[in-house]
Amino acid sequence: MTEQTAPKSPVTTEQFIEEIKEQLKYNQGVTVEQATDADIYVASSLAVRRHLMDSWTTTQKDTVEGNTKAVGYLSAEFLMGKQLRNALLNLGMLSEFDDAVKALGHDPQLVVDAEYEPGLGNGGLGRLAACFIDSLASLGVPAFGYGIQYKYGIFKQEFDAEGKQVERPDYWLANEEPWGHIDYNRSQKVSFGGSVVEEDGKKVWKPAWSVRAVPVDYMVPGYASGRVNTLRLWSAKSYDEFDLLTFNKSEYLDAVKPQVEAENISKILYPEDSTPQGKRLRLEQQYFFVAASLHDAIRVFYPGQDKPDLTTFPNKITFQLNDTHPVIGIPELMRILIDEYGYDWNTAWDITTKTFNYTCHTLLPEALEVWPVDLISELLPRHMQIINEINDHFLEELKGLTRDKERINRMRIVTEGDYPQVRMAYLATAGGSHVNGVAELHSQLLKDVTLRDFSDLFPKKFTNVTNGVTPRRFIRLANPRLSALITEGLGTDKWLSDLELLQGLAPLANDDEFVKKFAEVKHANKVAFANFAKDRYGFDANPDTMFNTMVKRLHEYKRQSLKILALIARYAAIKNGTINADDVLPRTVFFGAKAAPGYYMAKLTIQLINNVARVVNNDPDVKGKLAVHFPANYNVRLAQHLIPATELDEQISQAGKEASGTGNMKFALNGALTVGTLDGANVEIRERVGAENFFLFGMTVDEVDALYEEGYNPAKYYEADPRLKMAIDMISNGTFSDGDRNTYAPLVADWLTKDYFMTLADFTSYADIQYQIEDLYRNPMEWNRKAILNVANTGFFSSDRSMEDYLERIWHTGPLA
Ligand code: 26M
Repeated sequence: MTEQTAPKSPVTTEQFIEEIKEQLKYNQGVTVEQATDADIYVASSLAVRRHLMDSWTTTQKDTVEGNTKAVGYLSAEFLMGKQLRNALLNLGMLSEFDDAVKALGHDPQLVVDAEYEPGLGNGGLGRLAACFIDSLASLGVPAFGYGIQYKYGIFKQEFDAEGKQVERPDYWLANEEPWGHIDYNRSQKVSFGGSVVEEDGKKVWKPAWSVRAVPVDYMVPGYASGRVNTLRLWSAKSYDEFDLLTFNKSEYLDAVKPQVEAENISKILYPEDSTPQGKRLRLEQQYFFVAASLHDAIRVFYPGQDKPDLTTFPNKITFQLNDTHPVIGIPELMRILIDEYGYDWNTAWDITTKTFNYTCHTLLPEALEVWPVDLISELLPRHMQIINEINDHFLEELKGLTRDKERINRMRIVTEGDYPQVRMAYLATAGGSHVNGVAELHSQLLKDVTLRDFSDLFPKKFTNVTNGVTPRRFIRLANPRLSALITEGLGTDKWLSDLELLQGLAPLANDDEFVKKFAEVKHANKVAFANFAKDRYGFDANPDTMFNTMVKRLHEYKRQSLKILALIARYAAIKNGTINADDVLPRTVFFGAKAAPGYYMAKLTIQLINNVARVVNNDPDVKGKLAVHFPANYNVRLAQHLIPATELDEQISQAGKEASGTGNMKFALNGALTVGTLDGANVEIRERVGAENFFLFGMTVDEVDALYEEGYNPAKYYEADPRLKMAIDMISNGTFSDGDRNTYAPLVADWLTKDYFMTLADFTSYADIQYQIEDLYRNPMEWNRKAILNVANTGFFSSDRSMEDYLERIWHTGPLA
């Protein structure tokens, strides 16, 4: 990326005040005196939007008229976070906003807080999509994000009196939402069901019902690029209300039913982030947004053309499939080309395979989507025919590549047997040009294990693009103090658009003055977080203790249980006097995690963490030494507050299970040290920051495999380490359940007999490395030197770099001229 300095505001503070007043008057219809924080939020957002409008229009025009291929990022999730400050940053208006809002008698922080965070994603995959479209706009690459405008985002998490997770609906559109622009005139019709008939030797799909996909457009402003791309989220509306008027009263309710059901399609985000359930509505959602997006792209790039030359389609746009969720787009593009535009199979297949690429985000076999043939046949009968035909052609192709029948059989896109299924990852691999994993280790394991047969026969298809995060949101907006110090240290703010410049900080790790300033920034962030936590969650966190954080979805493979077991062991040791009270390094541990509503073990783990927190925080024996906090409803906003205040980050998944992780990058870039396993992008982070600046523990992928082979017996580890035995016994004997021995019995039984992710096997090395961590923390200058080296050496993990890798290795396109 070409480095940019911060953009200059298009307005003075005085002008911006006037613009806000105008919006208050003509949009909200309130006076300045009547205006609430929420009014000021809406008015200033609308005013800011106007400043983006010209760039948005020109970017759209250039995208269509220029001869640079665009990127279509197809994703069922975009976890955007709040919009206002991001737009202000990218326009160079942050200080004008603060001053204008103060002049109008409001607190800028409260105005920004009035924005309700759109939670249109579950976790890493959705947030990655948001970082990627931010980076594409900042690089000036013409791009569309395509997804779904769910009415209800990821559930709001609460905890009940027993510490159990309770899910509440997230109706984020309850108030005026100034960022989404509904464009009824660019709607698309999406059809479902029915049957396929033969007419004049051609297959004709006669669908049973249709919905209207209405685009809601969000501007995606680039940082200092002058470009504003589009995030187009589809909302389902009943298609033809007017037809209802033809029904008489008795038929009325039945007639409305399909219309009401049509709107269900975009009603709710599925809160699972693995183990897909094969639910009909989920497939409807996937087809809904993908079909609308493909037709939209044809409309955009061939305006007003009845018979466009779609052989040029792959030169106009390249579609990235964010996991398998949009893979139904492959048979849909085939159907469009063959049935709607009359291309022959081979031409259609050539266009299709050139158009799509697929990113895989997992290694867990149970997370790979498969759809029953019966379900696809019922919902999308023509697509099922096409998928079968793709399967047949593919098997033919394979016969030309290998004589290994077993292998060919393993690679079937459509499985055989009584309950045949479509394997979406295989369809994506066969139907696109490239397949990528999201970190070096993950891409290697994809080739060696998950998609081994495919990579053996199509080695050139496979590549890696290591994930990244946007420095605009996760450094500049989240951590203004560190940002100012970085700019001071480097003597420029160009690092925000060229994050490798952070390397210039490395020599400053030896400059005691700089190290002290860095330590002051971290401490100020801790104080700020403590105030925020007191205010929003009501707990006291002592900024003079180590801030140690584990935030991510709750999953067995991520091993929150390892953290909680070590924490209980530490609690017991302080309480029993096994450790001398004076030798205890005071720590405050923060958890943030949502569990899928149907994931029993994950929910029980949440309950355990809450109850450990309750017991520990109320025990005078450990007061000032150990505290545990679990603020509910971890989301992008909480991330932006907590990450800059964290000193030690936990990335402790079982080796070979976390595809990449992106929290790990955000923490390192904000000057936290990582305690972690050799998993996902941890491997690359450690390589870059240096082994001496990373707390590595636990088994490697090979060691994990070997232990499975040899027969894993978790009870052995329970017997072998008295700290572990003590921790598990305390959970069993009711210490964290008011004496009830049954509450956590399922967790304990699982650990002692199955422990699929080998938490117990890694316990000892995890508990032991805590001594190293604490020794280092006792030497603040040394700790902070290492923290600075983490910041200096992780510029690689900018999503700008990820985008450049995709552009070069997969998309073969670049910025607009
Ligand atoms: C699928 C079907 C039905 C309902 C939900 C899903 C589903 C939704 C999200 C499945 C998986 C989903 O996300 C998986 C995910 O977030 N993976 C993470 O992706 C990150 C970005 O690449 C990686 O950093 C993480 O390691 C990986 O776990």
